[in-house]
Amino acid sequence: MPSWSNVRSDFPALHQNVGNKPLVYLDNAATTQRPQAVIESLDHFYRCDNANVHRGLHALSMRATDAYEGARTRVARFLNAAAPEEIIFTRGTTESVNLVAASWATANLRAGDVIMLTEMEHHSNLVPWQLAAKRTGATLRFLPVTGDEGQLDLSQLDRLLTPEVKLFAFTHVSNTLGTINPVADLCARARKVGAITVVDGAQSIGHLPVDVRALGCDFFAFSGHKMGGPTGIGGLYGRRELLDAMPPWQGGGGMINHVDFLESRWKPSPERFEAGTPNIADAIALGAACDYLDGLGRDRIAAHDRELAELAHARLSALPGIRLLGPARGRSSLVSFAFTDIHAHDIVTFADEDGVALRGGHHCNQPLMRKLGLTGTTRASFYVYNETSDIEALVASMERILKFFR
Ligand code: 7TS
Repeated sequence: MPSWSNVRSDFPALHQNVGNKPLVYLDNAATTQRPQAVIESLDHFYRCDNANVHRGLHALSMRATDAYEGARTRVARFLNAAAPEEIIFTRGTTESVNLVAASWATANLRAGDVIMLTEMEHHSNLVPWQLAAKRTGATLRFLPVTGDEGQLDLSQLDRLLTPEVKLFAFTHVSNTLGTINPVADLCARARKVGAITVVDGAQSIGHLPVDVRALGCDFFAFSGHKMGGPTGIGGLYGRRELLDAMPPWQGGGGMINHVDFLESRWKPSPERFEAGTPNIADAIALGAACDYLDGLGRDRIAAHDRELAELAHARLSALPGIRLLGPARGRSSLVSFAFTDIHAHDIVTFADEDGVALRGGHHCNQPLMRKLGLTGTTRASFYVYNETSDIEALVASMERILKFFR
């Protein structure tokens, strides 16, 4: 059972110097570090249980299958899905959104239909819908963002959420603004006009308690590497009745009941959507990441990350000429800021000299950046192992940069 008092010791990669400075890792929105338990899970699988799943009747294959399907059950519990069959393993959020866009959207959308998004979507929850719109003749519509405070303009919702809207896809937490969106409310409003909802959970899965049934969403996409799990694994939660009615999006082994030369019949979900040998070891290690986060307590993780983000927001706001994006309070686990006279890439390069790992750029939010009149921002993002001393290191580094440039 992990404990908050020595959480940093669970993450081997944190304990290193960058140059001659101790690493201060504040790039968690891009990817988190992995706890020892996840690394050991990978090591154990490859050393002891490595075999392909589902098609084997020998001992290792049965162990691998049990562990892989056990991970699915574990992830279903992590999201409070009604059944493991509602969890499809994918490479991550991007692939999960593409799955819904390729399968559900292609089968269900036609000219005259509207796909509604918001102005704060990551490219992963925008470009797949552009492609789906091109394929189906549907059009895109956007719920606006209010400006630097980074809220969705909910006053526009009734006007925009017309019966032509068949699908509403939006992010739970903005990776650039730190805004936490009112997912349950948005899903309920979409349901009233008969639209299905796709929630991009990339930035919430590791930071907030997620209960897909309480949120009332139809689909929820997420990435393992943003919650202490491996890269290359993530998932899509989908409501059973929707998944059962959806066509496959990729064909191959493992997803069929019967194959003939000209035609085939599909297995139900989740196999229908997992053609080919899945990412077995990483799925099992994702289960270990779920155990780790639940061991720390997800309410406590949410409170910890919010406190750090609010403290960083308050401390940075004292810097001359800083433009802070997103809400001052009630934000998720990151801060995003810009100086009119210093490029974000210069800030990140300078901070790296101080051992502080930040991210600068458009954060795959180009349209939002354009709307806000920015080419990019600098972003500091926090996780369970960050401490107030990391924020002091961030602020000290920013003060050094300002002295250099001004
Ligand atoms: N959606 C959001 C809100 C994200 O922040 C990201 C990744 C994705 C989708 C895509 O996730 P993936 O795991 O499929 O790549 N965001 C970031 C980021 O902010 N910096 O690097 C990756």
